[in-house]
Amino acid sequence: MRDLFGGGDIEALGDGAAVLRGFALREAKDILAAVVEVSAAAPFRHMTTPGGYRMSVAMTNCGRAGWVTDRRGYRYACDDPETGRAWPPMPPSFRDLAMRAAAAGGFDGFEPDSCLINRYEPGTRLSLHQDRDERDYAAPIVSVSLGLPAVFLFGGLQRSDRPRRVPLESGDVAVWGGPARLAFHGIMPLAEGHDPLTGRSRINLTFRRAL
Ligand code: MD3
Ligand code: FE
Repeated sequence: MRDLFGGGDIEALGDGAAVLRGFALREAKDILAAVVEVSAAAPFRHMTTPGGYRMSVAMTNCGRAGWVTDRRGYRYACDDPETGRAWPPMPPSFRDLAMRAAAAGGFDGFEPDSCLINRYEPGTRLSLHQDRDERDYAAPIVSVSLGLPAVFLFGGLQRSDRPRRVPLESGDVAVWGGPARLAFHGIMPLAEGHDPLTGRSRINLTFRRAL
């Protein structure tokens, strides 16, 4: 583990993409407590892809809009299809963290309206994809990794571009925008392990301007 008050180092991954190592370490415990609150109102669930596959990543959302998938397609929705109610509001501390990280990554004025919360367990993976369900690709995406480490696959603008492998640890925050906004990316199957804060899981928060 990195020291609690460390962070500060920025790893550029090429044009428009950067990893802020340890940026969320100090806040990790509070963020996870807020995730427990969110998931009490909007439980984690395994959604179905348009092709009929069950996603191995368990997901929920907070904020005005939440990312959902079912047989009808991928989209953002203001109501949780499981409960029929609005997604829980985005905690002000989440919004604040996302805005500070975006600014540190070179994107001032980021105003996220959506926070997708992904939960991985050992063996869970996310295959290579682009994030293209948002209305405006000018806004960056900010992602916060907590708990078990993962290997992030960072590809190019074509699916066939060979992805780089970027290790992500608890507290790392990544910012993707500009030329990297439509890069293909994914997560390798999570390795077995135990994290003091999350146990046998990895939690990823992805902040977006969706609507
Ligand atoms: C690079 N989540 O929810 S976050 C996703 O760790 C998603 O749960 C992964 O990909 C996770 O869609 C990766 C990092 C990320 C998010 C969006 C990107 C990287 C990105 C968009 C463009 C390029
Ligand atoms: Fe993605």
